[in-house]
Amino acid sequence: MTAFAQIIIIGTGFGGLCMAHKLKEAGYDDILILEKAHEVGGTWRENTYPGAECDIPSALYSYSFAQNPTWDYKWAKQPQIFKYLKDFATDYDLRRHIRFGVSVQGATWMENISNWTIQTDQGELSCRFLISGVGQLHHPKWPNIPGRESFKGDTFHSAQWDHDFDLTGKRVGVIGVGASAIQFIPEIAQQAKKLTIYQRTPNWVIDKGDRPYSRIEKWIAKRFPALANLYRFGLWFQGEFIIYPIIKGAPLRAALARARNRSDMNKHISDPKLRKILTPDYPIGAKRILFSDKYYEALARDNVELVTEPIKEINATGIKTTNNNFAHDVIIYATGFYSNPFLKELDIQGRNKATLVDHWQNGAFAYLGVMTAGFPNLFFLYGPNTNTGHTSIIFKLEQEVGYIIKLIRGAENGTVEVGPEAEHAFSEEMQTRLSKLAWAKIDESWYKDGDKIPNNWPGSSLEFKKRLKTPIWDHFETT
Ligand code: N01
Repeated sequence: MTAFAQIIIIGTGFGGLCMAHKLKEAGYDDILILEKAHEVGGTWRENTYPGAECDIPSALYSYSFAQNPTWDYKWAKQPQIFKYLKDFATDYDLRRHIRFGVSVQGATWMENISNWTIQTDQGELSCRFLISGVGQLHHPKWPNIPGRESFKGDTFHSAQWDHDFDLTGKRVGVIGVGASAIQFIPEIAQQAKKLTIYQRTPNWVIDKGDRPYSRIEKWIAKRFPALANLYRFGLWFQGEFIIYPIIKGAPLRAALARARNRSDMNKHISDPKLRKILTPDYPIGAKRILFSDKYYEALARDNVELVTEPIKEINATGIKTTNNNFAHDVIIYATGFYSNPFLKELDIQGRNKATLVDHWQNGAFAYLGVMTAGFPNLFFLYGPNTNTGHTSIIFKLEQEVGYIIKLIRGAENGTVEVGPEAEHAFSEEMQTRLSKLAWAKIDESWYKDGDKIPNNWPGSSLEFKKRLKTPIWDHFETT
């Protein structure tokens, strides 16, 4: 017989763990969490590249109900965030709900019994409510560059770092200059004999102003939680009222941010040619604004070269650009993740065996990011149109978790499903609003799928919180 749990959650990242804890707090205990790996942590378990750290200030990058007063740095490093999640799973008694080493392959809605059957590499399971906590940035993206397989040296992706490969004294090529690359480039520049960075599009980079927290600051945060909360609120406020207006295209805010970028760049880079190729020609905020104190400094090193000529091919010895050949011992792909199609590795079949892949063939959408019509009792955490460029995703995950619990309660152990009209109206609203923001001003980014922007939320996080406070039951059907 298929093992049954009332609620199954896929993934143990920030979303899945928060969901499980809050469900337990709400009185649910028949919860199973499926995790393909052998430890919790999601993105913070997977991404271990040198220099991996958060680009949201630590004080904001934690659950509101489990703040950590002892972050070592203003911007927490990966090992400490990973530890935070491991400790959270233990301290909140979540581990007994987790089945490690179980990879979910698909799920099928069983109309006759109103349950989901989950297919995994370890056999079938079933549940009444299924919650995806797999996030948006899960599968490393390898670029389609001719000859990629012919390279004879070592090769790895930033999200699957080969820690056994010693970069000391090596000729290293890095493809990509996104959020991941700018964190590890300053670290490996100190080891490599020669570091060649292939930049297709420059990014807007602003100093982080990182520093360790002093013992007295940690003591204050621990002893006076109200002050820690106030500090957290200040960080949230900055994202909401300084960075979000840039994405909305507020001219003064955008001009100030560009001036800040120029001043930070000029501090580290004196070569006008290098400054020029590092300056984006697209609106600030159109791609994620990057924060680093060390990236520009690393680019100014004698052993580092920034190449902007397009890559033509990869061959046995290295990378060929339009006019040059570069020999490498190792090529590191910092080329991001497959963000679309959403949940592409999962074969999910809803009512009438309709697949999620077909349902989302023209770009993913979901009502408030959490439910899509035709797939009853299926919920998404960090789903379509919930990503943000200006604040902590954990803030939004908490709103989603609260909302999903209300929907599960509303279903009274039967079914809940969003109506197609409400979802359609919501999706139209999203794309109309998104088309006016900075994200729409460039042709490609991981936020986009063709002309649509299926990943991002167009509003403030305060608006998100308000809209997810109480379900509008007219938009749902419950049985
Ligand atoms: O990936 P990216 P990432 N030839 O997609 C280039 C989160 N994150 O892993 O811009 C040459 O941003 C591509 O070039 P272009 C965060 O949300 C969070 O760095 O497409 N280059 C780009 O430079 C972030 O936004 C943290 O022209 C190619 C790079 O590869 C998201 O993850 C830390 C290419 C990809 O950049 C993704 O960041 C790190 C090709 N064929 C990441 N294909 C935190 O701190 C791609 N590129 C929370």
